[in-house]
Amino acid sequence: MTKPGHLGFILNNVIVTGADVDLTTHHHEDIRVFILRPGDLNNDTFINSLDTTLLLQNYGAVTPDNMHMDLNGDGFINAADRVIIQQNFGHRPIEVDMLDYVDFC
Ligand SMILES: [Ca+2]
Ligand SMILES: [Ca+2]
Repeated sequence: MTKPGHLGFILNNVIVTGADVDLTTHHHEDIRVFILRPGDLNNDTFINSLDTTLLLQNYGAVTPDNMHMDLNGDGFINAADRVIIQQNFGHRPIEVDMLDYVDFC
């Protein structure tokens, strides 16, 4: 699961059958709610100084090429976006193993 400018959310060991998969009805909240943490501007699965540098190089108005860097959606790449990167600095994607959520009766 991905979104431009955000870390992904990785689900491991999902068993796919012929039926639809609707994780929003799963009884474990960790599975129902996906958080895509903003700030991975260069899409290397890590929020770090490279993302801060990229943000500073693109400070100003949003263009079609850098719109994923406007993390708060205010139309500008600015200090507010830098704060978001600082809040998420050092994070990597959330990874969930579905085998950890199997209930054995
Ligand atoms: Ca990054
Ligand atoms: Ca912004």
